Amino acid sequence: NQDADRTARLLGVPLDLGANRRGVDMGPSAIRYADVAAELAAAGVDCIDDGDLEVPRLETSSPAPASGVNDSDSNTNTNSNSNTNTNTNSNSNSNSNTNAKYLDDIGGVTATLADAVAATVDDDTTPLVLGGDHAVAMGSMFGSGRGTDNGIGVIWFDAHGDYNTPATSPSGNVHGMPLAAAHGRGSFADLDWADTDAVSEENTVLVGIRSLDDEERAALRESEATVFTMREIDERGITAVVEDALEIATDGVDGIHVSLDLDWLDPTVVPGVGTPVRGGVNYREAHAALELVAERDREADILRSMDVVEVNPILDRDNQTAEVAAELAASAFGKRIL
Ligand code: HAR
Ligand code: MN
Ligand code: MN
Ligand code: MN
Repeated sequence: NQDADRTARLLGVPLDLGANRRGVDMGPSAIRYADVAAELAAAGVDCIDDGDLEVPRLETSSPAPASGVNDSDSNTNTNSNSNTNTNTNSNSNSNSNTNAKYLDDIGGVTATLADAVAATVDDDTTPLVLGGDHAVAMGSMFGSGRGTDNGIGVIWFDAHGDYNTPATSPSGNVHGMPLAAAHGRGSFADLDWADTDAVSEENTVLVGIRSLDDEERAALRESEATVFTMREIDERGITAVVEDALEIATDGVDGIHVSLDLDWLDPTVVPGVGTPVRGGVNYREAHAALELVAERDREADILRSMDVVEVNPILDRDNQTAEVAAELAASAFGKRIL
């Protein structure tokens, strides 16, 4: 055992309403089966498992908002299992939420999770949120930043920018929007469950990005967030990039949230993700990154909360993606080789 003085609280969120592939709702079970508790114990971390949040099932949910801000003429995809893009909503105004599937249900889950995360942080324990699709990160971030004087920074390890709004999303899938929600972009500014003060935009850093939609790219370029694409990792190496990310994310805030989308890694390492993109970081680069987070945390107590998301056991082989998720969480929480 190692010297960490940390207690982690596992919060499972079996949400798949934000994604277009079924199966990601089984992520929390798979990560527990991969023995995340033992991995954390090896990091010297005590682990309390709070079980799973109650989450609405896709079978009993409606993709259209119950009360859309503007539900007149736009796309309300009624085929919830469709993988095809039927969006015809490109000219809708920015107040429209009708192109964000299941947004009402997801908002309810977000509010519940945010309360749980805020209570955990208040209790001096560190939430480790087990997704679920990446929409769960909204609850993690809103809860983690609640009540802080200066807000929190975020490091977003992902292949994707997750910076669409309901008005720009090509898919309507909310897991492509959580970071835009945290920055209060588009119609997220009007939603009462979206806490637009929790996350500091200039302390937001995306790492390993390699897939952006056109409007999403434009929005990120004009935002105050820092984006390190795979190109920067190619040129400068993972450690230099993550050192910079930590510097930016922690500057002047009350700590950081680390959001780990497993599709950050190369699909050859993690087959169990719904939206794989070739050209991601390898196994050792991923560990190096999260070990640097832990190292900085030992120096300056920066890590407030973390989530691991987008593990899809249906698409996985021998639970290896869930195992990688558990191992990487342990690295972030202080597991060391020596
Ligand atoms: N950018 C695409 C969209 O918004 C796909 C993004 C979703 N995939 C994720 N998020 N797993 O990281 O639909
Ligand atoms: Mn993501
Ligand atoms: Mn992703
Ligand atoms: Mn602490």
